[in-house]
Amino acid sequence: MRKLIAGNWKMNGTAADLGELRTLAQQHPDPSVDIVICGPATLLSRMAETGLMIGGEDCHPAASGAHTGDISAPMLADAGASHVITGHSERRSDHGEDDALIAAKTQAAWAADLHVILCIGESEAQYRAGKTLDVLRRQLDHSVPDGATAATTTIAYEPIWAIGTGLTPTPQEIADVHSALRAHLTARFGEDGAQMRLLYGGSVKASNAADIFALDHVDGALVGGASLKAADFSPIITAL
Ligand code: G2H
Repeated sequence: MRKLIAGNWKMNGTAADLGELRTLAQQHPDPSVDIVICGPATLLSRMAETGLMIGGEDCHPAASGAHTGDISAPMLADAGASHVITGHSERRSDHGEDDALIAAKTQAAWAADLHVILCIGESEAQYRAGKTLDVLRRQLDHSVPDGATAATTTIAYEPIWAIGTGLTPTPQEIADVHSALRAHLTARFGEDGAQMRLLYGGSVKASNAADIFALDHVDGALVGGASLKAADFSPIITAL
């Protein structure tokens, strides 16, 4: 499985920012890793015109229906997306999403042939209480549906306390968590669990990317703030 670097633009971006993606596409015409930019639904079809792989940031568990303001997985695919994020901590906290809903969204995304980047992560209080692995294993068990494969699913470990804060766990902490996640996924999904990509996310930037990517069982990154500008994102891609 190729390594994966994914940007997450969150609630950022207008047409004026599409030039950043055109620059990125020119800088990485034949990448040795998968590059995906997950962006706001309003921009997806125009983002896809850059030739980069594009993803949604969320999807509804239903394919269509009376759900004002929501976007379905088939609609994302129709706009040119090949990927979608589910379970991001900002969705879990801002919209009260629980593991069961995230599992349903993930299944809806698979049904639309979207590759899912499924996020898990512990809070600062859980981290300080030494509960990190308990929390992550529970999230994996309840938000990753049966039938997940390495071809359809990527897991992103994003400690909530590291998101947008500039704080990151130590390399040893990331290595220990990713090793535990790998063991847990392999026990449940066999060879697919052994091959499933594990991304790290949370304040990844050019200055820390190489150290993080050197760790065992780190197969790429989910990058928020540093994915908005080609000048910031390009060196992170090169470091992978
Ligand atoms: C974590 C990450 C991207 P940032 O949310 O998903 O954002 O890199 O800004 O911490």
